[in-house]
Amino acid sequence: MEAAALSRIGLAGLAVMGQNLALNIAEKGYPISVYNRTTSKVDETLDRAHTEGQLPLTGHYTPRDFILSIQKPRSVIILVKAGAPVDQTISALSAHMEPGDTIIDGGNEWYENTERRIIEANEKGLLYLGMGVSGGEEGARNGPSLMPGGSFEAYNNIKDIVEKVAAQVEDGPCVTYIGEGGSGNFVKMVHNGIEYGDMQLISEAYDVLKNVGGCSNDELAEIFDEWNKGELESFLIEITADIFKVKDEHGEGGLVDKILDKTGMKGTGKWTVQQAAELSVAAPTIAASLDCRFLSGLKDEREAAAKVLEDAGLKEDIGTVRKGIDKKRLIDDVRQALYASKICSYAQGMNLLRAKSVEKDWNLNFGELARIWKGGCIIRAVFLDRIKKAYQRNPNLASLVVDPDFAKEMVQRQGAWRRVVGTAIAAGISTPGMCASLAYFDTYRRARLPANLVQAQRDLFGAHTYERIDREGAFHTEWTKLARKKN
Ligand code: 2AM
Repeated sequence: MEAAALSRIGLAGLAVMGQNLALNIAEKGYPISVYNRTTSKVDETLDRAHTEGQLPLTGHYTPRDFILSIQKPRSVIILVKAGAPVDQTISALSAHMEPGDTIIDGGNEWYENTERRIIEANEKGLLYLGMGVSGGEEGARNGPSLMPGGSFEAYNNIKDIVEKVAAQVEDGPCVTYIGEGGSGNFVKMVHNGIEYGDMQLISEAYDVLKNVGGCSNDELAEIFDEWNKGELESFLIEITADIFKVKDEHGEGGLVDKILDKTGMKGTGKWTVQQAAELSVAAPTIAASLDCRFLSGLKDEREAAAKVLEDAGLKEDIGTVRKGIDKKRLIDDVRQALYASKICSYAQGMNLLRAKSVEKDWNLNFGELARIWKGGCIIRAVFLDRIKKAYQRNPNLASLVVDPDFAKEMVQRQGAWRRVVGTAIAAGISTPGMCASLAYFDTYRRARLPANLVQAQRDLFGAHTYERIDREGAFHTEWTKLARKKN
């Protein structure tokens, strides 16, 4: 019997993401071998490959058969749970791999784990990539945004495949070589942090429109559909419009109103905020979105607090604010507030990436990052093209806030932005993301801050010294003695 033709690439870990990515690769014409620890998933994938178009996919039931079915130098994508399962899978597969072969981890892995595995793989002569994959199950099947970092040689081995498999936008496939080490995972992590910020800002827009503007779900669907035709056009705005259209099949009204207000999370948003703190980069909008997820989790406490504060005499001001509201104007203001807030949130994410790039010498290309997020991923948006252009105009841009085009847009929108935040505060509707973005803007744009007073306090109680605006050097003053000196 003739030996079966070897596959171009392999994929191990056949949960839905893995299955979908494997089917996507096969559909683009690259014969692929698949493997999963629990073999029933191999059969499931084979069935799907058959029914979804006789795709060139072969199933394997042991690590050895799987690896030997792939042409050399072998490239193997693994899509298993981040952490120990990745190490276990690498150890099972690498036993059969040879120097020059490549392992590509497509999970949401902590970047330092990838950096450790790069070293371990190198010791065996293996190449390694940590590849962020965004777009969820749908993206994996039809075109994700891919963020591969690690060995450049390994990237070149699979470049033709990932360029075909990734989402396609007018300026190319949504994939690029990110940089060395764990940069691919890090960029994916920050992408997720930005995604947290976007979702938070959208939920605040919803809260204000619903509770101050009195908008119904039907109206909200219409508003978001309308917004999706303009500067806010994006996947998240589009799906939000859809959400408002779905009725509850178990009762009256929209399904969205029946959903428990507790947000889940898997950790990449928290990592983003931890890294921002680690690198001394302000990321208040992303941090606010994380804090809101924490607070949302305290459902019982919030219900109890609502009762205690109501008993203490707290009255909702929504009614009084709503009476005087110009709904049409509010809707337009919220759109502008959302857009301006988003610019500040992306500025934070990009500046976190820059700080890490400098620390690790990754040489990240921010314009390229914005470009590969234009399609396939959850934050895909028309707006990213503007970010791409801002960094193309000036690769050393200090912040998106000072890009001339974005600066103009924020100045044009600041009236609306302040009105929305002010109205929300008056009504007792918290908008921590929008407030954080506005405060970020107002802090960053001011040449002089009250930090002089903080420096004086630090010098007073800790002799930490201060600098002066009018002469060089470090100064210390006996503040208390001077202040209390009897004349
Ligand atoms: P399983 O089907 O055998 O459980 C998502 O959970 C994917 O990660 C599944 O394909 C799962 O395989 C795989 N996975 C989780 N832990 C694993 C481990 N320790 N070794 C190998 N695969 C693992």
